[in-house]
Amino acid sequence: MAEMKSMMVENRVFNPSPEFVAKARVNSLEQYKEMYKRSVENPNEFWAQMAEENLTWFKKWETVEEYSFTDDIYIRYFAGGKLNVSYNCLDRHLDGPRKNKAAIIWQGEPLEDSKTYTYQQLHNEVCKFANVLKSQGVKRGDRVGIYLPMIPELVIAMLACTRIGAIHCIVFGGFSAEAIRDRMLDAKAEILITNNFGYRSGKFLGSKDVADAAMAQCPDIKKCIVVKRVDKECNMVEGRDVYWDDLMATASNKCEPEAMDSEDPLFILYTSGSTGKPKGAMHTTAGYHLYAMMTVKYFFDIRDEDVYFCTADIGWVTGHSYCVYGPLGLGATSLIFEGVPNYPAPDRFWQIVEKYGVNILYTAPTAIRAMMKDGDQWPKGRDLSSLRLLASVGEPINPEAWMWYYTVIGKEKCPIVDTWWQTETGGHLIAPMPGAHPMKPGSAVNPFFGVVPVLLTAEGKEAGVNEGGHLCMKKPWPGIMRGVYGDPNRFKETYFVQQPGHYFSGDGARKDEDGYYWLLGRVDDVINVSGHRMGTAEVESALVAHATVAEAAVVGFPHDIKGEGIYAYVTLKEGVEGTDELKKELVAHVRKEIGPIASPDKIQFTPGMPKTRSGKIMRRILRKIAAGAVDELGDTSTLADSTVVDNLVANRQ
Ligand code: 6R9
Repeated sequence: MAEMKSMMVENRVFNPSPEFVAKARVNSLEQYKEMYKRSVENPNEFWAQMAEENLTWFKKWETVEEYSFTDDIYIRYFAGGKLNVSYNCLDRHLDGPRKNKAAIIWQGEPLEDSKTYTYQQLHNEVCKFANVLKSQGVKRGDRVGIYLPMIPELVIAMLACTRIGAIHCIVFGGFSAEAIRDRMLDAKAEILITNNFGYRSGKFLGSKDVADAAMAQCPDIKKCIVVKRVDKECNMVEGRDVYWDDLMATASNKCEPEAMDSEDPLFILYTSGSTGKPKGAMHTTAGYHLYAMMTVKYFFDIRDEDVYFCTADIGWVTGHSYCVYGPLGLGATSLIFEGVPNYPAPDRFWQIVEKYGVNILYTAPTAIRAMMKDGDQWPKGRDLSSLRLLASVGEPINPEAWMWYYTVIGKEKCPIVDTWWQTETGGHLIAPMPGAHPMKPGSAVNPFFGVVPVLLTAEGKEAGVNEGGHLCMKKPWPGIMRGVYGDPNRFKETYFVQQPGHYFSGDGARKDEDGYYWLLGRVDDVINVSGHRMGTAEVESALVAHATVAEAAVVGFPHDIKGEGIYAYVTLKEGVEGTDELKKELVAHVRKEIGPIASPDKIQFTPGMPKTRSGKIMRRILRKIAAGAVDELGDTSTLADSTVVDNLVANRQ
């Protein structure tokens, strides 16, 4: 388990500021506790009330919560109900004052590129693109691949899918052709939406070339719709590729929303696990949408007049739930940003906050640490007085970064909402209720309504105070994934077997004497690089796919900015020389196989791996060496060949 030592001694407590509490929806611990109690003692009544108040239904549900976490795993919310997510995100806001309100404010990477879509305008575009999808043969239940950067067309495409009941399957814009291919094949997609070129950190990206390389190996993809992000021609394949604008030019803006069942799939999003192949987390309609909305409403305490800025890329789950479905369901204004925090200068986020008067900012510890390193002069040079609430996601936020966020950005008046959750969970599970909970830097605090966490030891016993254990959930919540796409057994095996009868998150945590949760990192072979999950097995299989590599073992190591970096131990095939050139080649190879986020930070060539007599690589030892803790290697007597360790220590990178 990755230990966050500094957190173990953190005991500062900060109360939410009186000006925040004065306006908060939930403004006392008593109120939080009362609502929480009601939500877990009577979930059917609680979620029925939430569903009634927050969603618009074409047909009311018959049952509220039904599940089994043992034997045949199933989870159902609001069965029998009918609704449409795009209707809930758009149509129902058009009747009143929200009609002309900004739904999406888009800020491109180039400073001068920005655009606002009111709810009415977004509705128009979504209906048009829904008709485009139909004209291209897309039907209810079909999977639609999307490989786009952070541009408004991405949101339009997602909502258009939901309008006609198609299942979107978004691949993060930084992924490689191979990664797109694997996901499209697994999802059995027949259409891909992409763009011609893109921008990143001032550089030009050839997105279509990457998509072309992927599609060359996806015989089922018959159609490709290409957004012209940049006014420049790209390769277009006759009969397959067609420009977005050409199709939209003649599309009607009238499109009736499809009445979907509560449990119809909404989207598939691939995520890394401890085994090689990423799994397609499948989310369904009513429960997911309600849960994303409720967590924005309560954990971010969002207001109609707010400008809300989630900096995540929509290619990750945070962007799905917290750039799109949560805020738009509530009729809020969601600001989406194409660029990066440090281009053209390290104050890019603060420039955006100043320009649009952002009230709620949701970002990741890795970005906070990087900006912290660039110096306080950058945020200090901008007017940040509009900020009311700050939030964090992706990895544990270390107390130093928390304090910087709280003091330098929030001027000690904004609560810091550290949200713990996963692709699988659909929305936040543990975070402070901002107007109610005193905050402790580095703690994700308490569960959301209806969420029942428990910390279990490896033997399945409940862990004691501060003891630490596997973070599990005793029962479902509406946003939990419903299955691994195309592989029902994998759902059960991954999440419900290790701690029988429970959903096991794969994270370790401890609970302190006040009942506050402190996340301790993954307990499986998943590392967290800049808040993104990477299975060590994925990187290993990319490495061994290279002609020179005999064996590879990948571990995480502490990294100042990224949280964890990737350290690869590589044994080369007989006769191959381990040169610096080869290291570069291996890094390039991994980038090509998976994408830049999987690039090893360090590669160490080693003639052998530390193995047990049964042939298992002892990762514990590799992790310690990578972290530089060479005097903490512990018992190495079970190794088949203990001289391997001396060699590894001597050649540490
Ligand atoms: C939303 C998202 C999930 C994994 C999760 C955990 C880590 C996310 C965290 C956090 C501590 C937080 N994680 N948020 N750890 N504190 N506030 O990031 O989803 O990409 O699926 O990653 O990220 O290890 O298990 P995903």
